[in-house]
Amino acid sequence: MPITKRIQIIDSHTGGEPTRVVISGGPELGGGTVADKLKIFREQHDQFRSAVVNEPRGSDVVVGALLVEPSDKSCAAGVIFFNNVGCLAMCGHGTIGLVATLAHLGKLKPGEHKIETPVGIVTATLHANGEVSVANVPSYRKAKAVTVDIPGAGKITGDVAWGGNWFFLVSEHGRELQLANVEALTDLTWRIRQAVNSQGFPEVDHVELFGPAQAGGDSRNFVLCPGKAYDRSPCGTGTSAKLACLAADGKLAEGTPWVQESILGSKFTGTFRWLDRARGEVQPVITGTAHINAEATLLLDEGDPFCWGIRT
Ligand code: PYC
Repeated sequence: MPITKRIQIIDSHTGGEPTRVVISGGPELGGGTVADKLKIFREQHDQFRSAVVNEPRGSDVVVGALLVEPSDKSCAAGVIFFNNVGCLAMCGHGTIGLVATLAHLGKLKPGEHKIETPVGIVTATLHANGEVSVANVPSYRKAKAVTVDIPGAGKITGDVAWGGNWFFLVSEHGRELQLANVEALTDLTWRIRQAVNSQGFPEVDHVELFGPAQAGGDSRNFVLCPGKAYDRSPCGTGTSAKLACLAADGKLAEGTPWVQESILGSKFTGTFRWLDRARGEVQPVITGTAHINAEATLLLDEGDPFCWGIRT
């Protein structure tokens, strides 16, 4: 059968979490804002999403980043993030991966670059040593100390917060955050998400457990993503939500670094500045490093029964 479509990609990982940037071959999404383009992408091109990130070309862990034309001409790029089950509003590790990819292509030099996402413009700084800092969208805690009842696990209390995606953040859970426990942690956080969703917070699609640091940071986390994969990185939007909660509780001062470890021990450094104390709104800045690991062309052949990916 003839190859009907070619999609050029660059793969990277940020703290172990993969990002697959689509640099050409993406669908036509019109001339609106990136939020408008996301709507068209969601409604009309879901099979493209699945073809790029799902098996047999990808896996549940891969986060896709479709490069699009920004509507705000002060931006260096526009981006739509997506995963194995749908689209993400924002993605911190993915933005770091995107900036490293554009630098790899010679399209960005060290300095500040604005990037238009569906939920606002973020400012990424590419440092001379290859690190990337992302000044994220305004982040805040929506609800403190929400208790949910988890069948078989009892009552669990956490905060609901926005950091570019919606999170339920839990510090008291009695589990050790070790790679060896990933299956049990996935099962617990999946059940927490279902309980939080059915008990008044249907928007929450990520669950974050915190525990003591094990690699010299301030804290370790385990983050369950919407498609049931766990984040190999400390999660940029999740760390933003954490900073909003720390700020609201007066546990971290403006400008003080917070080093968040992932379940793998990879690290992001976060700081925040107050945007609106009365509303508890902060601007987090997340710093990390991405490594490029593949340049490839995906081939789509409509005669292939799994041309559009295996959807679960
Ligand atoms: O880094 O924000 C992030 C993220 C979201 C989902 C996976 N990574």
